[in-house]
Amino acid sequence: MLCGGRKFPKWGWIMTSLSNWQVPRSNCVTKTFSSSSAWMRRRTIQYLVLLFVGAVATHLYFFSSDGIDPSYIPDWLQEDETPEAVSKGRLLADAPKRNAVVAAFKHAWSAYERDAMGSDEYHPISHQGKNLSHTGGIGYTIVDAIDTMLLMDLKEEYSRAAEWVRTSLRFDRDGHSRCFNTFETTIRVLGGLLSAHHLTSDPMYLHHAVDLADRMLPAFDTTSGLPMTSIDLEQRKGIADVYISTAEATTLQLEFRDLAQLTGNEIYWHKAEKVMAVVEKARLPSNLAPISMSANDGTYLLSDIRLGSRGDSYYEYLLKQYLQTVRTEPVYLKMYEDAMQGIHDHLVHKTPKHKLTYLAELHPRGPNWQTTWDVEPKQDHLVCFLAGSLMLGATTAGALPNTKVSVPPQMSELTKAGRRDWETGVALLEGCMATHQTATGLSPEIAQFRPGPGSLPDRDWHIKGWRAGGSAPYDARYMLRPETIESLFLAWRLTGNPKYRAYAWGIFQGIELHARLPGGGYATVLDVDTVPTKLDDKQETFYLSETLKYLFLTFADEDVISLDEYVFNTEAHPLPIFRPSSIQPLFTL
Ligand code: DMJ
Repeated sequence: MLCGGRKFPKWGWIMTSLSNWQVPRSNCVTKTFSSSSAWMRRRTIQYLVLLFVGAVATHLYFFSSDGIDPSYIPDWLQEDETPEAVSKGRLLADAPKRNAVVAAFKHAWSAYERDAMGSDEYHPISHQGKNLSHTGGIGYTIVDAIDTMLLMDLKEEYSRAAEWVRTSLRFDRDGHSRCFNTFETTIRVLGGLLSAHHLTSDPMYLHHAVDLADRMLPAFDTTSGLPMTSIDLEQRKGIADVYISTAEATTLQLEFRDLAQLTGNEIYWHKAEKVMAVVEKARLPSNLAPISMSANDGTYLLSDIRLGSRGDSYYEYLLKQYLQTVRTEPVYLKMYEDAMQGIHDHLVHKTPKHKLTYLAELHPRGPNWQTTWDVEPKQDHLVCFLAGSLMLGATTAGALPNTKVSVPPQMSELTKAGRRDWETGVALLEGCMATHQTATGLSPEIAQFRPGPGSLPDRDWHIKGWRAGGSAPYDARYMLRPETIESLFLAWRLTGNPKYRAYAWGIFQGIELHARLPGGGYATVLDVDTVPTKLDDKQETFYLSETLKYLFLTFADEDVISLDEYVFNTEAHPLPIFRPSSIQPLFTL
């Protein structure tokens, strides 16, 4: 049964009801009715009901006081449909919902396989694939998706994907016109190969991982040790640039360290580790990381501070590096704790009306570090990863010594900082869920946390530039991103509270209703606040590797990828936690 939580976005439910009405309508015409007057009668009743539901929906949409009704639960989510979630302290699978997610993955994958097998990127509306190089793909989509297939036990899909890797994957690709992004190639392809290797023990994946990493190593040949933004894989040459984004430089470490542990080749470890030493040396008094660094001298460039794009995974990997090596490297604990203090000192805010927790951005006003910083209440969807990360950090880095933290954690098991982080993580997740109070139940790419033009009544956040009937601003899109779902997965595992599953199911329904293409695949929603939705011709690879994987894991048994045994890289590729054996870490306190 579904316990106390009972949360679901009202708008998502309304759309579900409307859409459920439409399906039988078309079927009826051909299949059900023998007499035309009976058909007319039924049809009239259906239209009246639709009209009524539409009127109620419109009323709620425009006149409701809070957009989300936290106590509402639709009929189809009632007791009998939701199996026991927790038994004897173990989190159990919810098989029907888990299987619905698997079906969604098949819908996304089979369209890609039909239209674009082997291509790096997929455009599901035009039924086309595209590569990042003119001479062929590097497995961006396929390798990114393999471990999701393995976890979902999709044997046939897996065997075709593995066959493609066996016969067609090559990294000696022409990088002259379109070189490869060091960070994206690492998190998607190297991360995907490593997790596929861990899950199958097939040496083929490790062989490819070594080939790829060797081609990428020259990216680290800079005076500072920070990696170059781009790499020519064919020529094995980094492409120099004056700056690099902080998140990109500091989100390679889990992958290169894992490869070092697997191969015993310490060069992978030390190249990635050097980056962390450079970043630590550049540390600011606030312990926050501006989003740009100089590739030459490894200092921060005067730039925005935010947990969204180009900042996000720096903070994520501080914690995860600490966890990856069984908490044996206190240097990352210290960096993580200091960064979380900085976040609480400068970035965590609440809206005045509903007290929604969000993270603001800081923009430097003047030309040098002595400047003042403008605080902007603007939050990327990307920031929502932090909610789950804070909760995970609270129960690990923030646990009292020699304490096994309970599920859900008792506050007496956590340090003061752990309690603070837990509370902020829980509140931030609610704030992220509030950005799902939209016409689609999906959240926008960027939310401004103050009421503004175009915001629904009583919604104390808005989408910049949005107006009814106007063209959709960039901020209004939903690109099938995973961050809120990732946090819901972690919240579920760390609490066993079914409300997090209900939230995740609500988002999944929004995706099914508004981003799914009937002919196969899913696409970016251009405006989360307008239905019916218009779609952009892109199915991001992280939809297969992250969004659907985290949804699947939310409804799977807790033994499927235990948090005690794995850390997820930032693209949701699970890598095992290990004690460094043959490698001696050089970056220490
Ligand atoms: C993913 O590619 C990674 O999670 C990255 O760190 C930032 N976010 C995208 C998906 O939104």
